[in-house]
Amino acid sequence: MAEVFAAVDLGASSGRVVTGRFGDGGLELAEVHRFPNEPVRCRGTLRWDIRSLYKGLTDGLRAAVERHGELSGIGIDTWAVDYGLLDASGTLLADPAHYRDTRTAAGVDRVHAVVPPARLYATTGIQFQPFNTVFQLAAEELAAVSSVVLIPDLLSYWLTGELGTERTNASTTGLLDPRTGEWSAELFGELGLRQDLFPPLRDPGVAAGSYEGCPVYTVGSHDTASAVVAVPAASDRFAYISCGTWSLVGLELDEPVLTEQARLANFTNERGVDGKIRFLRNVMGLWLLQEVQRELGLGLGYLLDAAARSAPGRSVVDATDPRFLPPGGMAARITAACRETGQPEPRDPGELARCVLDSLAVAYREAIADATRLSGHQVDAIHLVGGGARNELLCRLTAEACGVPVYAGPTEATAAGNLLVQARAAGALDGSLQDLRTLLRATHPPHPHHPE
Ligand code: LFR
Repeated sequence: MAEVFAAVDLGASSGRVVTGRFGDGGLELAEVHRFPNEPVRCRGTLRWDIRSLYKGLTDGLRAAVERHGELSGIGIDTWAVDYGLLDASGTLLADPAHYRDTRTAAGVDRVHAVVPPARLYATTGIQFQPFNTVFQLAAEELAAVSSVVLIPDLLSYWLTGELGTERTNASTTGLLDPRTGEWSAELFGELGLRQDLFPPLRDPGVAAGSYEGCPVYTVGSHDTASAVVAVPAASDRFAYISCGTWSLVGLELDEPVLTEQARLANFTNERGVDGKIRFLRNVMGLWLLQEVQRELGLGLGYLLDAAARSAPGRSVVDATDPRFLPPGGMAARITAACRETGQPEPRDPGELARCVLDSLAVAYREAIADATRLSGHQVDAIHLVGGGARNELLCRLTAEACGVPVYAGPTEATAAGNLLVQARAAGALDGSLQDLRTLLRATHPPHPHHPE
């Protein structure tokens, strides 16, 4: 009999509940609910409206039950690094701060004064990002705090009453040892952080309690970990671009690469499902385009058409530059970056959007070239998954820039990866990651873009 699971997938701009029906026809996906994610600024700090997200989640689960009758499981994934702080009674002390808030700068200096960047990297393998949990916590008042709970684990706690810290997301804190998958006791000691602030670690794909009689499972609760599960690759010689608000570009490896060269290239070794390593670099991604759209009040279709008609390669900015991290004033920041590097400034929205797309394609090429050089892993296909797979121009420019075929889709890779891991945990499927990918590929074959 077909079994139906529900994936809760929260992204930076919207959340969705997607059901996956595993039956004779393979995997059938259906989006049953979508809701906006609108961060709010409170007394100067940008915060996630976590209760409204929780309401979207529970509304979505209700919609899933109405559509399918009974669910065999629920799994939650969200963006990484952010957390809620609980007091001893389990009460959330404040809405979780948003990683794009600039309050973390002081934390970066505090951590680096105790553990210099090179040692931090050798210990955790996590690339420097000013918003890594370790830096956020260093800027936090923790005296009244009993637990630090990562966002997907917090939502799972509210559903089930059970606390835990899922490992793929735990790796993004910058406090986990990538060799063992356990907390780095040494780092906690040096930073004067209590290790028991974090609830016990748990792997993706284990029971995490129940909600209204339905089992809840851990999944790759870091959205990127779930997206990488759902890369429909035919062999292991692939690179991936998980392309949504961010573009996460890299490789799946068996062992971390902790060399000084990898640190200088700002590559991260995040933990994947089945103990894999996600060796990748963060590229700003569609955020650049979303902000331009918001600022100019233009639709995506209009901008992309105008970009397609604009001259290629006129100016290219560094799409990994943290200057593009905070919201607001994006067009001016892109224009300034062109000016500072002696390139022509975009003169209209089409040229601005073209500059973004060309810059992303170049950043993807560089990330994949660096990843293969640093790891020795060879690549003959690039899989571009997530919402960006709908963007034909971006896929074509990426194939041309990289000189390697780009296979686009599925667009709902994150939800699909979440569902595959739950279904395997529940015993509805079995097999390796490659088996899960083969199953997905059969129902969701990616769309090829060959370089000219
Ligand atoms: C993507 C993502 C990235 C992470 C960033 C911040 O949604 O999870 O992997 O670096 O958001 O959490």
